[in-house]
Amino acid sequence: MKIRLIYPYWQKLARQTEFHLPPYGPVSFAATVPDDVEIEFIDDNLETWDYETDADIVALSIMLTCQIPKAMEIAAEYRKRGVPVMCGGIAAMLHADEVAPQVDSIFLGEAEGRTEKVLEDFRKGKMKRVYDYMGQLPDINLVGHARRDILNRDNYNYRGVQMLDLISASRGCKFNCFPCCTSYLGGRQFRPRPIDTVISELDAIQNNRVFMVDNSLSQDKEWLIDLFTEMIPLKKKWVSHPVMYDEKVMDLAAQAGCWYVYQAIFDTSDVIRDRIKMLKDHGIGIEGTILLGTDDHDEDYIKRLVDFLLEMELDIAEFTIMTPFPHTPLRAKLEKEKRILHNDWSKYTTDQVVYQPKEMSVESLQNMYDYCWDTFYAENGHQVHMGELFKQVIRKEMDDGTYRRYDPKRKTGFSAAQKAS
Ligand code: B12
Ligand code: SF4
Repeated sequence: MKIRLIYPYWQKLARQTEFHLPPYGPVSFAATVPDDVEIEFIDDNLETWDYETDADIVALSIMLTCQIPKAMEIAAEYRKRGVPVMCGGIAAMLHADEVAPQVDSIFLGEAEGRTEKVLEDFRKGKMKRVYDYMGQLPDINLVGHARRDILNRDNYNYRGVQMLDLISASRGCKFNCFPCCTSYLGGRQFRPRPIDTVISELDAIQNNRVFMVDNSLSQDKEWLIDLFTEMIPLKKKWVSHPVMYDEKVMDLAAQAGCWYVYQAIFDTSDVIRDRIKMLKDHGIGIEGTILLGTDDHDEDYIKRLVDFLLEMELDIAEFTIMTPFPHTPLRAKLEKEKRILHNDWSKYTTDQVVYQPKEMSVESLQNMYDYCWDTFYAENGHQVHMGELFKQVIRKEMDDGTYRRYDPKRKTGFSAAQKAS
């Protein structure tokens, strides 16, 4: 049996340098597929491909709302050709009602321990239209090593610099922030993976640089202390969402190779100032993620925020426009207030205004988005800032002897050479 697994195209932020990380949902799903099933993976963002296939079934892995239009286009084309289509992933769960009628089978929930049964049903010609496991989270011990071997490594480098490999040490998030759908997906349950499994998966990754895509590394202090302590000998360099603001945790994170974190910056308060300072004091870089258009934002507020970011000398800033994604507290609020302008998912890219802001017109918020990128990057462009961040990691790697130039012929990244030496 053969599956053609496709990760549909999504539009990148208009003002950001375009780079492509290897996708994580598809390789995690692939890890749940029995060994006797062949998987052919296509990243629609990077590959030229055609619809001809000898696969028995097409599987779509959809992460973002803005992938939905292309995913449904692909589904329609295959169904026209008589090839059955199944789909899963975060956006499939968030858009289940809309997606289900357009595919042969929709899978809702996490796939660990479940894929074998789905494929067995398919083999018997009895695949269900819906496999609904929402609210039934699988045992976290079932999460195995992601199947990164299905990726074409050549695709994931930027001007010869290999992109990070993705890994998650936990699932779920106990918080419920207003723009976020994670509580809908995971029921506000924090589910850490066993540390020895995470360490063995990290060790097996050839790349020395990884992105820990955990929703938040700020949920369980004892587990974080244990995790980071165990990570130190691996000498990996990693990027993540916020790390707990605790002196001991932060110190261990730095020792464990924390390179930079994504830090949401929503105001100019001392809390934010202190967080930035703490990260800098530990030699950890900061990519500020700045959501524009909350109800307390007007033009002056946003201008002050940008001045603050410049004053704080952030390494890099990613400005996005607040977007009411399905199954978020934000969407519920804006729907109630009748402020959502449309559901054209191709524009839910976080660089376009799709709702009525409170203190600004749609046009002025859109203009402020450009203002932020232009002003923050007036002196040095986004690529220069990215380059500086890469210099930071190279310095760290030179200090502990893990720096190796990426050799495209080996297709294996940095630490293959490191392990050989
Ligand atoms: C990693 C990540 C990214 C990476 C993606 C890297 C890449 N190459 O894919 C990066 C950093 C690029 C990214 C960017 C964005 N992201 Co993001 N991201 C995530 C994050 C943290 C993890 C996703 C993940 O890998 N999860 C783990 C995997 C294992 O889970 P999974 O995909 O669900 O897969 C499981 C099942 O679904 C199933 N499965 C998967 N595929 C299939 C297929 C089939 C056929 C079957 C049966 C099963 C199946 O099997 C897997 C194992 O159980 C999520 C948060 C989260 N909780 O997941 C947000 C999340 C997906 N991102 C989100 C957002 C909003 C964004 C941005 C749009 C905005 C922003 N600035 O953050 C940007 C994109 C901006 C742009 N247009 O350029 C939202 C999605 C909202 C939406 N409705 O679109 C999320 C949910 C976070 C949130 N705050 O709500 N993101
Ligand atoms: S924004 Fe981050 S911390 Fe807040 S609920 Fe979502 S995943 Fe958790």
